[in-house]
Amino acid sequence: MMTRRTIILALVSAGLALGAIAPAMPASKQAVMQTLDPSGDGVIDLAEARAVAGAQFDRMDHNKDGLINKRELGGRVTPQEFAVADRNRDGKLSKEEYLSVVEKRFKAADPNNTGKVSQRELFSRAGRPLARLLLP
Ligand SMILES: [Ca+2]
Ligand SMILES: [Ca+2]
Ligand SMILES: [Ca+2]
Repeated sequence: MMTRRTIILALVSAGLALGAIAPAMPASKQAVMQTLDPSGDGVIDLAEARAVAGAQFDRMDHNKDGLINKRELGGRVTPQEFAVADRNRDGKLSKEEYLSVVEKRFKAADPNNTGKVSQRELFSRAGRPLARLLLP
């Protein structure tokens, strides 16, 4: 029978194991953080997220008309998000409309409301939708 103490020990060693795995994280995640976090403080603030997503927007906007359509978006945004973000209902997203999606996903990725998304938060379940908008 597992005693309370055994359970706690098991939890602690599981925690230690997780800690030990963390540095072996794929290099791409670290590279991502370096790109996303030019200030190097280990967290992404909204301004950094907007800057990266804005540059991403420019790359997606193949015909350079300042708008991206669903085809140019290539499934990065869900149809529901698209409908909400497309405030003027022209079937395209302007950069500001697109960044409203980024902002919503940023807030979802920051459940502790620090205004910053840590690496752990970014690659959590809640943070992955944001990561998808920021990754190349
Ligand atoms: Ca376009
Ligand atoms: Ca629009
Ligand atoms: Ca946070």
